[in-house]
Amino acid sequence: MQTSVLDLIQLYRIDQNKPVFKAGLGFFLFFYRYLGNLDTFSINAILKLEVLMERKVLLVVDVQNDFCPDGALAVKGGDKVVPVLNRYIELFKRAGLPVIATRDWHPAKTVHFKAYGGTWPPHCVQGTKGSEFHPDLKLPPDTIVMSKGTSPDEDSYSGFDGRDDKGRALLQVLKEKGIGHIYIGGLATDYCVLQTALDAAKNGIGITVLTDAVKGVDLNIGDSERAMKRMKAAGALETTIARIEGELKGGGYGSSEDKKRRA
Ligand code: VGL
Ligand code: ZN
Repeated sequence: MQTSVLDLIQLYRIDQNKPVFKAGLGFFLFFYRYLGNLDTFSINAILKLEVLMERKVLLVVDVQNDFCPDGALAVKGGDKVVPVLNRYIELFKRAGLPVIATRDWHPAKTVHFKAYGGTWPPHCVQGTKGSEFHPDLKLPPDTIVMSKGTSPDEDSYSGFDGRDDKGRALLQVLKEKGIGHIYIGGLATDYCVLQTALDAAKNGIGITVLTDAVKGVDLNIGDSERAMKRMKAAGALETTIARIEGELKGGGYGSSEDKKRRA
């Protein structure tokens, strides 16, 4: 049974752009998964295949100066995500997959800020230095930028509340591009990353959290950890750049290199 699953993966690699093949495979996998008597390895292989079948996007959340050290709402070690995200950006570019970046984009007066009844010191005010993306973040020129938190009388954290420069909402952009799975990283784990991931799950979009490329505010101790648990409970998978680069370099899932990595 294991070999047949692995054969399928090889087949899929060859044929991955054919929609009919994809539909057929999806149908087959459904029955295989629910009717078959599967061991953990096979189930993992199938889950992996299901992820493989979706078109993916890299979603870079709020990597802005104000969330980095010296910023108005600095996340401890926030800038540490930048070099890791740059490697993910490279991978996605090479795979011909899109990159979307969200930005917190507040008016000067908003109920989001303490002075107007909210939680936070002023940050990411539209057009200020603090609202700019971190200068070392290497976003591709065709990155789709979604601005959120633009309303003066609403507290919003999710990227799904944002709009791009053409006025499109995130869900609309994902639909237009046929994307079914997001790889999400950035700031902050316990606010915008969390809310964006939960909204993705609500909308039936798969999620992989880039655990080496997120950082949290932790206003209360343990917030980031709880956020990770909530995302996982909503169905999110996790990965790291080392794991992806390892899989790309050392043969695919189930290869001898892969088995060594898992052992
Ligand atoms: C965020 C706090 C306030 C975020 C935005 O991007 O996670 N956190 N505004
Ligand atoms: Zn904000």
